Amino acid sequence: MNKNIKKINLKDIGYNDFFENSCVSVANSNLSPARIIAEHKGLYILRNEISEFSAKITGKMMFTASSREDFPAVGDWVLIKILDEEQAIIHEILPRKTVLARKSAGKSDTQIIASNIDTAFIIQSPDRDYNLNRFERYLSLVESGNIKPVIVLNKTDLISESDLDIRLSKIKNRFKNTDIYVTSIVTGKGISDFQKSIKQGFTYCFIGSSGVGKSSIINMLAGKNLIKTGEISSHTNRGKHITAHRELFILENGGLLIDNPGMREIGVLDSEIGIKNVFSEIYELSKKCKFLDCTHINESGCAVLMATNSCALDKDKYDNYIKLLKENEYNSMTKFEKREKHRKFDKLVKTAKKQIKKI
Ligand SMILES: Nc1nc2c(ncn2[C@@H]2O[C@H](COP(=O)(O)OP(=O)(O)OP(=O)(O)O)[C@@H](O)[C@H]2O)c(=O)[nH]1
Ligand SMILES: [Mg+2]
Ligand SMILES: [Zn+2]
Repeated sequence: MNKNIKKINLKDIGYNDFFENSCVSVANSNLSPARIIAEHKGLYILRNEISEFSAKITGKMMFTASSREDFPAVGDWVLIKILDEEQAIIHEILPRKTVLARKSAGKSDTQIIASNIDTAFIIQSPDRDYNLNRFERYLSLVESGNIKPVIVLNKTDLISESDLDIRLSKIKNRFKNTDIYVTSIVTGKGISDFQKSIKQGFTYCFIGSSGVGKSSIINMLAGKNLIKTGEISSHTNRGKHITAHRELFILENGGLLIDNPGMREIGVLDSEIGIKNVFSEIYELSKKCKFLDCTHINESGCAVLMATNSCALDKDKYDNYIKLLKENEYNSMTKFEKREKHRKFDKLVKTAKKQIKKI
């Protein structure tokens, strides 16, 4: 663990009234706040104003946890008991201000990517699995977590100016209200504007497929090699994951950057609000549909279909909307099934208890 660290103010690592107010209600004065900056298989690295600690959660937290959301995630503010100069125990997770979460195909559990994030940089590069639907998918996740999304098109040194212009106009046409950064770590393009947008005490999360340059951009913003990145020469399009775990880095200018391993699957979950925000154009149009419960798939008098057919609405955007909506519905359904399962299990326990009493 890095012990040559400066004393800081909790505000410098994102602490604010939101978390302070949650702390006030905690009577136990032995506990103090700290932030989770990394996780390695159940072992957490924490930062408070004085130092870094390694920590585990209490047995009580472990046994009362009913899902992965009940475990700490990188970015969380937690209440800890300090054991010695290097170790602490996590007693409680303070309420999360924002949560970036996803669901993997076939799994009912929600995975928290990171929490208490202000802005998420959604990164793609032309040499990886580049496509606009993927941006839309990430945007839905980010928006549903109540986090500000920013689109980043990296590795622009690999394409011609005219190719860049075409891609940019397509992105702008599809995502009218989202900020876009155009970067290259080879030429340094866009990096100083990027740097200016990073503010002290704010938390930024980098997400995107493996190999798009998340860790490289963080290194460039930091002005030094904080993180290991892939080798340009050996990097093939299939690529292996270079970053293996999540970690929050504190920049000298005070920005808090969370690096993530590349994501293969980004199932949207409970993203109805996210989908609504990302596809606001479609929601506006749907107000003019003939039927209130229009599904915009085959109804007559559907304003969404009419706009798609006349090219007033991007056809790819429409297709992706229908796809994400279906996926969202499916995810909600499995959640319902999970609840049913819990209900049946509770009933089984009750019956068993009754039978034990009778004996
Ligand atoms: N040409 C070019 N290569 C880049 C650029 N940014 C990153 N790379 C290279 O792309 C490869 C992958 O970069 P990383 O920063 O490790 O990618 P990552 O998104 O962190 O990948 P994971 O950790 O696997 O998720 C490395 O070889 C980088 O040097 C860029 O702007 N232009
Ligand atoms: Mg990386
Ligand atoms: Zn309709």
